[in-house]
Amino acid sequence: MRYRPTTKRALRVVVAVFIGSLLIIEVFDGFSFVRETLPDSLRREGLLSFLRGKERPFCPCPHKPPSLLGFRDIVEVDKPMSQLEQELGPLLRHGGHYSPPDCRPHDKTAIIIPCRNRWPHLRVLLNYLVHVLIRQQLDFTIFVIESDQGSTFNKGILLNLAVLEAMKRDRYTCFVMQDVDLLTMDDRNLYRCDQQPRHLAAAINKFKYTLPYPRYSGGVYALSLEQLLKVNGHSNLFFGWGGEDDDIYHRLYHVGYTFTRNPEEMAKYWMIKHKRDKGNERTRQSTMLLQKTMSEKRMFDEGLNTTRYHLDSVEETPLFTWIKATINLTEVLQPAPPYIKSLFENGLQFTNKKPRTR
Ligand code: UDH
Ligand code: MN
Repeated sequence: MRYRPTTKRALRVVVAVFIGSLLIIEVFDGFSFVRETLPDSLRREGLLSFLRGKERPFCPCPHKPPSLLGFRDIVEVDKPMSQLEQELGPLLRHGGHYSPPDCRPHDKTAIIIPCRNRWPHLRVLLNYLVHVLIRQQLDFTIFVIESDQGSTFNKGILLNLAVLEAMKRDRYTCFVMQDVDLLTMDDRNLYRCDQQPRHLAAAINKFKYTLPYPRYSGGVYALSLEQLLKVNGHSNLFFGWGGEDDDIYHRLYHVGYTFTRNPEEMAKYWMIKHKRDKGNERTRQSTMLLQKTMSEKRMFDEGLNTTRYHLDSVEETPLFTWIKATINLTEVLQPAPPYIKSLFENGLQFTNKKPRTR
């Protein structure tokens, strides 16, 4: 059967509410409520066309997107950002937004990419990923989350703050956590959320295209808003390399979820070769957190509900929404209960020991 897109135009209803000094604007566009910052929308569309509403596709997107290419070998191409903006910018809306013109995707997806001092990787990734996500017919926004240079890298906090900041901007229902150096080799491996958490980067070249250990579920994975909220997001406490991915695995497992994956041949990823970064050394605390203060015990004591950060800026560039934040160890620990604070009494302790993953 041929898939025939239809579109409908609906009059928009705008509901504005003041809470304290905060103006919250909900726009009903005939299909669903969307949160808008009114001045932005007006600037984009003009008053009349804003009130008249946009043409929005009516049919749900097909289960199998029609334009997928399947497996492709990766050639790492690093183009200057200005060239990428010229080539990919016309495909996206400013801020790195896209929605398919001919169908309505099930989810509004935030692609979350932590990135500090890895700009060449980001350029290579964007050059691939934007096309893949478009072929997969997703409604997506690309968020790049950068932390300050002074703090020890903490991927868990960056992922949490990205979720919090994304939700301030729109009603995202699906979050894909994407390492900056992992290129999907097969667009049949859909960046979609499901009833269960999805592990996408299941077969990485660095690990000879298999899982490095059976419970590994890091690198690239998709969690629905519901799944994230049920486990209070990621831990904020894994400073330095590793651990936050094993921790969220345990959180999810504890509330009854298991990661699902595509078969190996469809879940291949290419990791751009790199050395370990400065400022991302392993800490003894990460090992202790996984062993002593088990993930399931900590889950509701710390996570999305206790994420502390300074938001330095949020900037919409042609290809992504760029969030910069500063992380401070003392402030991160401030809401933590005593059994956690005591692990950090003498500051971060760096180690070369391989962490155990339970
Ligand atoms: N990252 C940065 N800057 C840094 C450090 C990390 O942007 O200085 C981000 C980046 O998105 C990167 C990700 O964090 O891709 C992960 O860091 P990594 O690339 O150094 O990690 P690695 O390649 O992959 O070692 C981890 C796979 C096995 C982990 C098993 C532990 N549970
Ligand atoms: Mn890597």
